[in-house]
Amino acid sequence: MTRFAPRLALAAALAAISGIACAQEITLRLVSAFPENAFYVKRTLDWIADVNKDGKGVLQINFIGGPKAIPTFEVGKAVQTGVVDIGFSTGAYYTNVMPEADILKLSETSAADQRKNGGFDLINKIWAEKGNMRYLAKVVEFTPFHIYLNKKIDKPDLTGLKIRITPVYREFFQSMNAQVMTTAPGEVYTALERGVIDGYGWPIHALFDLNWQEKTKYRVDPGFYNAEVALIINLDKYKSLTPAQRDYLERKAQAYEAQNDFWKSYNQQEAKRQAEAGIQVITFDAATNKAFVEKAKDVGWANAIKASPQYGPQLQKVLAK
Ligand code: 173
Repeated sequence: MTRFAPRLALAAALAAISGIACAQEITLRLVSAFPENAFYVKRTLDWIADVNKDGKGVLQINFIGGPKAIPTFEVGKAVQTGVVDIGFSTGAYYTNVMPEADILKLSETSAADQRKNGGFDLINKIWAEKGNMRYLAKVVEFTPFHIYLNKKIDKPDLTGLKIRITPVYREFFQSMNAQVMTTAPGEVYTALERGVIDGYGWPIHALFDLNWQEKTKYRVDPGFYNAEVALIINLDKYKSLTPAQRDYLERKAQAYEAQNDFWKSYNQQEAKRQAEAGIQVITFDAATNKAFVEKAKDVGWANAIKASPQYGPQLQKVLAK
C-alpha cells in the first residue's frame, strides 16, 4: 500500500489544483430578448466573442439564444429568478418585473452622465430591490423612437389606426387615439403582412434586420424618447463572482457601453437607407412637431410617476434635463 500513497497524494493534489482552476473560470448564460437575427444581437455576439477571447480562465459567456429560447417578455423574469444569468433586453420588455424598467426610455442624460450624477446608482438600487438584478451597461442610446405607418396622416392623430406597441409607446399612442396591440418584435412582420396592424412603434434604426421596410410606407418625424437596451445580470450570480471575475465583467460591459456614440452616425445612415427603400417621411409644421415631442415627454413622465410614485420622481431628477 505504501508504494501507492505518494501517487494518491499526487492525484489528490492535482485534483485540488484543477478544482481551483475550475472555480476561477465561470461560464455565464446569456439570453437575448431581441430576435437572433437582429443587428443588436450581432453586436452582442461580437462582444461575447471578445469577452471569451480575453477571459480564458476567468469568465466566459455562453449565448443561449433569443426569443425561441425564452420569449421576449419573459427574459427579465428569467434573469430575476436566475433561470439565466445575463439578459440582453430593454426595460419595456420587463415591466412584469418592475414598472420602473420602462422609465429608462425617458433618459435625456446619457449613460455616461448617469454614471456621474447618481442615476446609475439609483437604477441599481431599484433593480436590486425590485428585480434582484444588476444593470451592467446600457449599450443602445442616442436613438429616438418613431411611429411607422401604412396609412397617411396629416396631423398627430391615430384615430381609427391599429398600432403595434410595447409599453414604450402605450400611453402616448393612446393619447392620440390609437387602437394598440402589444407584440414582440418577432411578430411584427406577419402582423403587417396580414394587415392586422396599420403601423408600429420602433426606433429609427434596425428595421431592415427584420425586413419591415418591405411592409412599411411612412415614418412620422420627429422621433421621441431615447431607446435603451442593456445587459442585466442576476444579482445573486453577480455577488457570487470573485473580485477578479466581477472586475473583468464590469470592464468589458463598460467598454461596450463606451461605444454608444456609434449609434449617432448609424442612425443617420439608417434614415437614409429608409428613404432609399421608399419609406416616406410624414411630418407636421414646426409648432405641431414641438408639441408632439413635448406631449410624448409629458405623457411619459405622468405615467412614470403614476406607475412608481416612489421612484418615478427620483428617476426624473437624474434622467430628465
Ligand atoms: O418597439 C419595441 O419593441 C421596443 O420597445 C424597443 C425598445 C428598445 C429598442 C428597440 C425596441
